[in-house]
Amino acid sequence: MPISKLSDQEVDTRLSTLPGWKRDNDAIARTFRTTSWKSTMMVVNAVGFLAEAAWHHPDLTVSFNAVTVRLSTHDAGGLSERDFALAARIDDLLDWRAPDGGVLEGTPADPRHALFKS
Ligand code: HBI
Repeated sequence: MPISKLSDQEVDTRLSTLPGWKRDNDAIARTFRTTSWKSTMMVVNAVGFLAEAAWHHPDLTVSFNAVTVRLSTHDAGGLSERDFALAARIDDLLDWRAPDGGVLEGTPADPRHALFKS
């Protein structure tokens, strides 16, 4: 399905709903700071799964303790609704934490289990 490029003003409006994401020329980017190579790989795999399921594929910059996700729509020659829709899905997944008092415990307090830099 063809997809149109958003204007600068449309981009700014959508970016204001996605704290953590910044404009980077014809793309939007967010860096997730992890604690180790293991959590880095979990982030890569989580984003990789969503990208394939969405059929919209980011550029990833992978370091020992950080992953930068950069989204742009090649078919539109810039930013489109697809980038913002996928960014929101990525945030939903990676910012999720088990709620206190819920049935899922979340990672133990021992910092060796932390997934992200706090
Ligand atoms: N991923 N980021 C990004 N941008 C695209 O335009 C794009 C994509 N993944 C698949 C895709 N386009 C297909 O629609 C074809 O262009 C292969």
